[in-house]
Amino acid sequence: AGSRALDEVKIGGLGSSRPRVEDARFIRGRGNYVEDVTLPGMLHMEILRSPLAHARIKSIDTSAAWAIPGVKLVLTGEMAAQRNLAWMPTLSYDTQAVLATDKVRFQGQEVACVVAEDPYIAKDACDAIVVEYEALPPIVNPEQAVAPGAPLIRDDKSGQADNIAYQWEVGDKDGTDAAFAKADVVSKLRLHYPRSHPSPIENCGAVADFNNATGKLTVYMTSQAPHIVRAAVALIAELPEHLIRIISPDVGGGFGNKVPVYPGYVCAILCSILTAKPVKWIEDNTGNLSSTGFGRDMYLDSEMALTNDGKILAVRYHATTDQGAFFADAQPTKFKIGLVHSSFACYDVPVGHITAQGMYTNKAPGGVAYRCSFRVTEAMFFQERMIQAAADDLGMDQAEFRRRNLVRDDQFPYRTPFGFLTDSGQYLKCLQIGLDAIGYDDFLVEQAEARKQGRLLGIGISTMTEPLGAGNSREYDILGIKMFDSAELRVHPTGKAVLKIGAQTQGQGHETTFAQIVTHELGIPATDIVVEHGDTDHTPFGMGTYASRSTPVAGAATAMVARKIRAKARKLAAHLLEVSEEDVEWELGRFFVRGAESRGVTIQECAMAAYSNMPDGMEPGLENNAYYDPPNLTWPFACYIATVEVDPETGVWDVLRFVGVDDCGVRINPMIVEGQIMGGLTEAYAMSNMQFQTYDADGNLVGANYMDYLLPTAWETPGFELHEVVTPSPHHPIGAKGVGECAAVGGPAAYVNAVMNALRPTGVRNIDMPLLPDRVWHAAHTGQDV
Ligand code: MCN
Repeated sequence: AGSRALDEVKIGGLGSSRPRVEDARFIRGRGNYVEDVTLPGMLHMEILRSPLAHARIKSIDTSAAWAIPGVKLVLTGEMAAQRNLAWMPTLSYDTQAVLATDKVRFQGQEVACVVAEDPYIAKDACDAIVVEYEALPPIVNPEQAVAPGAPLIRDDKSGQADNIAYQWEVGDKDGTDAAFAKADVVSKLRLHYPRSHPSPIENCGAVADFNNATGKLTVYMTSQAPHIVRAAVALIAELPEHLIRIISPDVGGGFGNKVPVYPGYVCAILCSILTAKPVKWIEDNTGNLSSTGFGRDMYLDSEMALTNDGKILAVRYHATTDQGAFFADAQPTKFKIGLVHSSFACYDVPVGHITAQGMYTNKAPGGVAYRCSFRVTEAMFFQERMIQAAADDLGMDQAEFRRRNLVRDDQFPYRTPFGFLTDSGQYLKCLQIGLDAIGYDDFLVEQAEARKQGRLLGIGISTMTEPLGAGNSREYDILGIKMFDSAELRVHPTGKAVLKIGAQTQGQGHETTFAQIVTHELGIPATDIVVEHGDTDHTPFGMGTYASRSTPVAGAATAMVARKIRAKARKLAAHLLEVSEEDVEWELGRFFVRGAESRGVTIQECAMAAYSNMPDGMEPGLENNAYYDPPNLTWPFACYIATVEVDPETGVWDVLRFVGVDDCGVRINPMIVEGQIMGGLTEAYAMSNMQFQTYDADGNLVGANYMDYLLPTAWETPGFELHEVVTPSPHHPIGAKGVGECAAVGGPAAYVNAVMNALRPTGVRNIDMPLLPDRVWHAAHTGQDV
C-alpha cells in the first residue's frame, strides 16, 4: 500500500468510537416509533386477556361491547377461525391460539379484541365482554406437568398425549459413563435459572393498514426481523408476499422479545382486513410482561467427572424447561431446547452427554429469547456454576481449576464435546488479564483477613464462549435453516453512499457501525454514508437481528458488497489513470499507479466516473449487493470477575468491583462495544440480584408490572472496569465476532459465584437466582441451599 492512505480512525472506520448517529434523533425526541404512526381514519385495537391460568370457555357474550358507541369490531376466536386464523403455527413446529376458543391456557392469554374509534372506547368495550369460564386445575411447574393424573394442557389439535413438549439427548452416553467410572471425584449440582422477561422499554405494537382498493397490506410494527415477519404473515394469513410491506421504524429495545409474531399482530392485521381501515394496537406493560416471549425457566441436574489433580473428564446433565402453554418461540434449531449443548465449548472436556425435556405448563409461552439465548444463556450460567462447584469440591482454587481446563491457544480450531467447532481465542490470556486487573491474589489475602472478623467477602469468576452469528453451518447441521444475510450498497456520483441492510437495529447502533465497515473497505468517510434498514420494500432480504448475528453475518455481507464496489472502482481507476488494472494499487480511499504513488484517483472520483466517464462496454453506476452465508459461527470469549461483600445480618450483598475482559475479535466501534457489554452486565446484575417472574399456585403471574418486576436503575447498578483482547475470527472478512449478548450470558455466574464464594465458610453450595436478601440470609444462617 502507498503512504497517502486516509487515517481510518479519523474518517470513522474500524476502531473509531464515533458517536452513535442514531442518538441525534433519539435525544431530540425525533425518533419515530410505532406509537408515533398515525394514519387517516385509523382505528384502535385493545385485547381482552384471560384472568385465569387454566379454564374451559363456556361462552363469550360480546353483545354489550358491540352496543358501545364508537365500537367498530369485536373479534373472537370463532370469527378468526372462519379465516383459518384462530390458531397460528409457531417456529417450533407447534401451534398457538391467536384468540382462545376452547380453553384458556395461561393468565393473560388473548381471548378477544375490540376495534374502536379510540383506545379508551376499545378498552371499555373489552371490559363489557362477558366470558363464562369453567376453572380447571392449573399446572405451574414441570413436576406437576408429569405427575400422575395431571390434566392435559394441550387437549387440542396438537395431538399431545401428555404435557411433554419435547425430549432429546445429545452426546456420547457410553463414553461419558466410562469416563465417570474412572473419576476420582464426581461433583453434583442442581440449579434453576428463573423465568425472566426481556422487558424492552417499548412494548409490542403495530399499525396494520390493509388497503382494500390495492390489496396492499402495510404493517408498521416493532420487530427485530421484518423480512421474516413478511414471510410469516404471507404464509399465516395467506396473503401475497409482494403485496405485504413490513416497516419496523425505530425500535425501543428488543432483547429477543421482538423476534416472534404474537397473536396481537395477527389480530391487528385481521382487524384491518375486516374493517378496511388502518388499525393501531399498542400493548401495555402487563400485556407485554404476561404474554410475550419470556426467557429461561430451566432446571438442571448436573454431574462432572474429575481427577484429583483438577482435570475434567466428562460432564453429564439433564435439563428441564418450563415452556408454558405453547411451544411458541422462535427456535430454528435441530434440537428443540436450542443450543444448550454449546456448553463447555471453552473447556477441554473430552466427552459429555445431555438429556433434555420441555414441559407444557399453564404459564405464558416462550422461553427462548432474552439476550440471547436459544438456551445458550442458561448453558453458560450452568457451566460456570458447575465449574465453581467442582473447584470447591476438589478444594482447588477456582482460577487454577479454570487454568487447567480452559482450551489453550494451540488447540484452535477446537471441537467441543457436543460437536461445535470454535474458531479462535486466547482464553488463558483473558483470564490472566482479569485476575491481574482485579488483584486476585491480594483479594484472597484480604478475604482471609475479613473472614477472621466475621465479614463475608467473595470473588466469583465466569469464563465463557458462545456461538454468535447464527448462520448456516455446513460442517454440522446445528441450525435447521439457512441463516445468511445481505447488504446492498449504492455509491452516488459525488461519492456519498447508501447502505441498505436486512438486519434491524433496536438500539445496537447499526446505523453507526455498519457505515464504519464501508469506510474501512472503501475509505468513504462514515459521515458520507447512511444506513437504511427496517422497511421490506426498500431493503434486501435479511434474517433479522438476534443471536448477536448482525456483525458476524450482515456485517460480513456489508464488507463483501463494499469489496464488489471496490473491484468495479478499480476498473474505473485504471480507465481514468490510463493504465492496466494490474498496475493499480489500493490504499484507503484511493487507487494509484504502482511505482508512481502520486498518480492516483480517489474513490469519489471513481464514483463520478461510474456515472459520467466509464470505459467502453462497462455498465454505468456503482451499486451492488451481496449475500453472505457464513461458514461457521463466531466464538467470542469473556472473562468476568466480581468481588462482593455479603452482610450476614441482612443478606444484602454489594458488588465491590466488577472486571470484564471481552474478546469479540476486531472491534468496529470500541465505544459501542463497551456500551453493549455494560448493558449486558447490567441485565446480568438484574438477573442475579432482583429480576424474576414467578407464578403462584393458582397460576397468577407475579411480576406482571414494574412494581413487582424489577429493573435496576443507575443507582444500584455497579460500575464496570472493562478490558479487551482482540483475536480476529479467521473466517470473518474483517475479523469481527458478535458481542451483543456476551455480558448478559456470562455475567450472572460471576455475581452468583462471588456470593457463593463469600458464603463458603457457611457450607452453602447453591442459592438459586435471584439472590434476594431473604434467600441469602436464610442460607447464611442455616448453611442450607435455597
Ligand atoms: N460491534 C462492534 N464490533 C464487534 C462486534 C459488534 O462494533 N466486534 C457492534 C455492532 O456493529 C453493533 C453492536 O456492536 O452495532 C452489536 O453487535 P452484534 O454483537 O453483532 O449484535 P447485534 O447487532 O446482532 O445485536 C443483537 C444483540 C442481541 S441478540 C440482543 S438480545 C440485544 C443486543 O444485541 N438487544 C439489544 N444489544 C441490545 N442493545 C440495545 N440497546 N437494545 C437491544 O434490544
